[in-house]
Amino acid sequence: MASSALSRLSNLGGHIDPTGRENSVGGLIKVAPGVSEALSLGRAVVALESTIISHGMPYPQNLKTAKEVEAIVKENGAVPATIAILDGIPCVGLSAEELEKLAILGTKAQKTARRDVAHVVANGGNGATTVSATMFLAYMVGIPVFVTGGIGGVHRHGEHTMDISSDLTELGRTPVAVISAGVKSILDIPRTLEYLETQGVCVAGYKTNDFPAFFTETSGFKVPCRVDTPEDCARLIDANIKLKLGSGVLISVPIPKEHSASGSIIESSIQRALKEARHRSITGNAETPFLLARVNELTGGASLASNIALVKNNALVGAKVSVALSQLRE
Ligand code: PSU
Ligand code: MN
Repeated sequence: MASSALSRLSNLGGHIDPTGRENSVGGLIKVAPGVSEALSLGRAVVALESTIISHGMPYPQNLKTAKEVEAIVKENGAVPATIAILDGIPCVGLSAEELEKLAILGTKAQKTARRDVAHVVANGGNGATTVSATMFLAYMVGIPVFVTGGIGGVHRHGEHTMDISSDLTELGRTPVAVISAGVKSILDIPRTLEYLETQGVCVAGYKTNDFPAFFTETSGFKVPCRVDTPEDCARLIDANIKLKLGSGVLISVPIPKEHSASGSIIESSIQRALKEARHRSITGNAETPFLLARVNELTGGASLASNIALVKNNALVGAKVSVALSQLRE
């Protein structure tokens, strides 16, 4: 079934992607017509991940948020391309029906990081792509800008468990710019920053010198570089591509002030959820979804509201960055 699904795929049409390569994925990845057209014309496109829809938020808020995020991207002049694997086919840009299917599937969709991509495709499965898998697929079709909420990182006690999100190694090996609100304090933030340095990832703060901690504007740790406008971001991304560094750029955008007030309440819930995860021996790729859901329960939904607000803000910034980049590369 999976192989016939693959053979039914339409061809991409071999456009030159913004990284200057001839697109070589012909037939393996389904690119939505609007996305394909924008890419071939050099117009702004913003990639969006799907684990945040399936595992990051409950239904129906997940569907509502996904639609609103796509609308924000459009209103700001870019084409949204939500990425997921449906019936074994990697899809870049989802129709309204496809988005709804994924939102309803929720955690029945497989959380798909880079290591899982081939398996989900080979089995004709439904995969919600994490930051690592989404970056990979975005790069394959030539999308240089990708928006998410928060990325994975080095887990607390990661020096013993070696639980380090593949998002970090993907940032080290794939030249895509990821716009996020930093990383959650469910993770070990200083070690995450160290690991990003080891991987050669350019970490920039958007209008800040501090690395944000998702629900709060600052983690207490500094970023190595600062950008203040979408044009600054575009120049940084353009230089990273032209130099063929091969690694990604992480642009960290602090949560808007009006939504960061509840940060300390959320922080105490994070501490409790972390203890529970340890007590119940929840580890590996189940840990992040457990912590996200539990923190949301413990905060009575406050963390979900903040999460939605910051994702939308990231989409706004990402769309502007993508437009600035396409103008720069005209
Ligand atoms: N952090 C969040 N929200 C999320 C995720 C992380 O605040 O939805 C998701 C992203 O898809 C990210 C993935 O790529 O979890 C990381 O999972 P892991 O820690 O298992 O690598
Ligand atoms: Mn992990």
